Amino acid sequence: MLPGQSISGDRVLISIQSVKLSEIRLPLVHFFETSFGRTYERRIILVQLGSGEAVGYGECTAGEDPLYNSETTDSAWHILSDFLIPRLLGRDLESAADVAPLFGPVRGNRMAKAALETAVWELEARRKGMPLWKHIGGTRTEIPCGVSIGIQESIEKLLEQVRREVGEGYQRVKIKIKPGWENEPLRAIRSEFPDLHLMVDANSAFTLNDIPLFRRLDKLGLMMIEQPLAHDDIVDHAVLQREIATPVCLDESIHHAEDARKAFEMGSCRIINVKLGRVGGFTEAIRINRYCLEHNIPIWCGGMLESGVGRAHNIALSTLAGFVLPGDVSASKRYYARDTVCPPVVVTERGTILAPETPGLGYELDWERIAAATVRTQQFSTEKGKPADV
Ligand code: OSB
Ligand code: MG
Repeated sequence: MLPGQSISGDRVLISIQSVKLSEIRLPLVHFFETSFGRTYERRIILVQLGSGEAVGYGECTAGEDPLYNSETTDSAWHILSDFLIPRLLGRDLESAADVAPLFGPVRGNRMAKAALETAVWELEARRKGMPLWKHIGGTRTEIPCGVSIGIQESIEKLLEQVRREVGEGYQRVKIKIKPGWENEPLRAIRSEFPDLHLMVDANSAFTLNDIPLFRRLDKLGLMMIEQPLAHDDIVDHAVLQREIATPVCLDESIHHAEDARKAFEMGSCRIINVKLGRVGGFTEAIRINRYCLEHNIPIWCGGMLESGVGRAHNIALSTLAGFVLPGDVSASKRYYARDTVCPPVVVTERGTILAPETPGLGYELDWERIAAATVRTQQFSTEKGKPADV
């Protein structure tokens, strides 16, 4: 038997004996602009778990600044090192599904939780010799892909970018909008691409006073409008959804399956964007998938400008049966000149990504790239840190 693995009855237990956090800095090939700001360089926390011979990798999707949600790279590092890692280290787990309840008493901080939780699922998949996507119950072997296009400096630049992505074969295009960058750029895209599967993401930049604008957008045949109103709202979104024909899709407002249920029951949205970080990891994402399948609600996998590790987790998530719409899971090269995995994530000319066949992530880590990008690391192990007394 491997160290870190023990048999209790016929249950295989996992016990995480070491955790390494690494902060890497990765410049984006082009800045990414949303209604809340511009990002030029990502500060990403990578998680490496050890349990006997087995390893597992995770990525924290918190942003550099608390503008998408309240978490940041630094707040996640703090929550991971002072609260979550001590709870996890040395504890016997029956399966990766035990991690989310273990973190339950810690409020919020779902991106920090997901960085560890997804890494335990990945470790478990490797130990079983299975691709992560099969291990979580995925069924799709090829996932439909869309792109998210940031706010551009001119309509001409936006059109160039849309032409490029359509040429690459992506199945739908989402553009970021903010007050003053909505109707005009969208009409320009529509006149050149009348049949394009097109949608928008406002990242909470509008209010109910903008209903006349949303009525105008209704005429553009958009697939959906993502998170038009406040980041913490599901009440006003229900009012807006009653006023417009275009489906509302919620992102920021949905933190777990219960939020999803309430939002659908209230009519706040017709579609959900699921992000592993925002919901705390695979366990909760799988719960949302199950609820939406039972209620015939379409969902899709969102993105947070992940490097290869997080991108591979998103690919796995997108293979679940409920993820019927193209997600924001796209090729590595759109964001990074050299990704943290090799080969990088690539998209077929059909605008799909093929689910990998090798165990775990299904991508090798590019250690040379990671080492060159690392600015700090911290190691934790069962010898140093005992499990928290909870
Ligand atoms: O709201 O979906 C969002 C990126 C950073 C923060 C929030 C969002 C996004 C994206 C990018 O839209 C999606 C991607 O990773 O390609
Ligand atoms: Mg969004």
